[in-house]
Amino acid sequence: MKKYVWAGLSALLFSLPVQAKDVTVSDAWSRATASGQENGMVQAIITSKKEAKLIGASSKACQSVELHSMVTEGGMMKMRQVEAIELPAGQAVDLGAQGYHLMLIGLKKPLQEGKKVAVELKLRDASGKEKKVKMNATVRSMTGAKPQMPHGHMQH
Ligand SMILES: [Cu+2]
Repeated sequence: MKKYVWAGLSALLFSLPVQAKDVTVSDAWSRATASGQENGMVQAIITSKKEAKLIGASSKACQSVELHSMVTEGGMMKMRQVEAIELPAGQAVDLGAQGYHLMLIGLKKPLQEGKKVAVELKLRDASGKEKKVKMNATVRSMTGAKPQMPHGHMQH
């Protein structure tokens, strides 16, 4: 009798980790940067089948990647680093629409239109299991759509 209980429990435990296919990323894009511009941004739509949080990211294209939100304070737009972005189960989370973006800090070279930037997302599910998800963001032209203000010019 006990044996069956354990078999059931271990099956449950092994089913808990978030599988790569449980997370889909669509419409990942970045914006081309001018030479000398240190930071870039990336947008994406992330859907996790299970409740999870986006807790970080990394990319070989830059020194570090931060999760940022845009807030208006006293009439000024400011970017603020956030620790995590909630990904409710089965919901497509459009980072940009929610006021978020991934900030590529310390670009090794300018992002060129038409190229792709590989970014690895770090997610944590409700049970605390961490998972990495790779995505490729297409670099779009500098102009067009909404202008993204670079760091350093935000508080003028
Ligand atoms: Cu930012």
